[in-house]
Amino acid sequence: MKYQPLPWKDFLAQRPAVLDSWPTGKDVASIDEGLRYQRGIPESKNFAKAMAKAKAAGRTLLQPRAGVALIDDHIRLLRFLETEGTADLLPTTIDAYTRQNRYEEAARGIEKSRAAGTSLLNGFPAVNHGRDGCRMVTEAVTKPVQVRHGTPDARLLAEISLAGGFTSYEGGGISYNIPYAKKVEVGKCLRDWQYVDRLIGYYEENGITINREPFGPLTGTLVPPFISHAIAILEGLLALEQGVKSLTLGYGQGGNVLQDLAALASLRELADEYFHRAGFDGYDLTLVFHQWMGGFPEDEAKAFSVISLGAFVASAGRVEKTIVKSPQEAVGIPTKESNAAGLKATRQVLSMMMDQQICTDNVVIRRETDLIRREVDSLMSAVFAAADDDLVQGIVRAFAGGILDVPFAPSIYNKGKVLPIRDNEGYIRLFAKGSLPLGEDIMAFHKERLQERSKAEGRPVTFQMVTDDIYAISKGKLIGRPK
Ligand code: 8ZB
Repeated sequence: MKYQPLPWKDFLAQRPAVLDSWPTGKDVASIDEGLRYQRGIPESKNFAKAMAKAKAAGRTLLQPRAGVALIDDHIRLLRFLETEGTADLLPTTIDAYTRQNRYEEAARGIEKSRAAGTSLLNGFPAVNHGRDGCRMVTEAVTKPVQVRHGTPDARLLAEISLAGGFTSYEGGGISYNIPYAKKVEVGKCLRDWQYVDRLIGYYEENGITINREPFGPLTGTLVPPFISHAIAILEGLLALEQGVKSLTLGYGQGGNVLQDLAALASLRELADEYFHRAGFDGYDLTLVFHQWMGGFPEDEAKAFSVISLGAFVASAGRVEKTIVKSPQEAVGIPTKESNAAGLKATRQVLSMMMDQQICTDNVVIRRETDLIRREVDSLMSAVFAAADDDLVQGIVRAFAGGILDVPFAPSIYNKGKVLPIRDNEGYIRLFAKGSLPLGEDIMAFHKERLQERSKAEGRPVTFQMVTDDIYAISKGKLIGRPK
């Protein structure tokens, strides 16, 4: 595999069209002005530094999701989450129009929100508010702030938000396409994200470290750890290739505690191995654990339990950061009070666990880490073999051939032939592997585990079981057993 950053002249050749795509683009024409502004941000508000400190101290930081249409309201919301909610890190969740580069509609959403006196967008339209609007937000709080979104073409958003004082940027060319978009070509999206990573690489070369976080959980629906791990590692390689140094890889809670702990341990190990083998070093790798991303119980007391179990795993798994859900998850975007309540519930568990060491070195976790390792290696070697030295090409071909396949994703470029299912202990296994290049020994293990469940439930393994599993947690159970 040959790794080489996007040539700077190619980056600059694209840049005028990116900045011209909305009027606020002209405010960030000088990258050096953005760099100067970033140099003035106190170290305590740099996301990469906060993650590195958490790693050194063995601490887990708390971060919510949050974003509303208007600058003042958004500032009030973030301040509430850092004071009342005790958030260590802050988000700015971007609205759905901006994620699809539909800035005209975002502009109308801003106007209507002003008229209505309440947010009529499902996030903060950072491109429309522009560089100075972003600076008002990042200057108004005391904690580092990250852009969280779901944007396949996130080039202009990156330009504006980085010049606007954000110090971390979520997403990636696979994780912000396949689970989010229907018709965005894999290669186009990967190239647009090379631009984003190259911009951050340029900031890095000039002394400003911006944290990068691929979106680990993908569709959040029964994704087997090896699939999200392979994609996280690939996006990590693509970011490192462009000069990114602060990298946070993510994993979404699956629900079986031992599988989740094995997934976290193996993600850290495998990522480091693949990065070193590719010739990268001098980067700072940290992990983020997402509390359950699937359907939540409507009952808030039950939702708090899902949140608290996630908090326990984050702590036992020793991740540097956890993304917190609210007890209103089943309803939609939480009120600020509910958002803070999720943070406080998580804080209570993290504090009680802080000085405890949970032994994760046992036979079952070793069995699972070993399995994940073999599965990830199978996918990665097939992607590399398809790459002809060009990783972007390898990933395009991998999706076309089903070597990479994300369960329940809307993209037409994703085969969608993989069916995950829980085994009799709630581990996420494979019912159908589609075209994933997994060996017979691996598939035999999956099959054996599913047979066990089939026997226990007295019913065959069918698609009905998959559906039952998808809704189980929202109905109060981990495994979708028959009534
Ligand atoms: C893929 C992420 C989905 C999660 C939350 C959803 C869900 C989306 C906002 C938000 C607070 C927002 N989410 N937009 N939470 N404020 N503007 O992201 O509820 O949990």
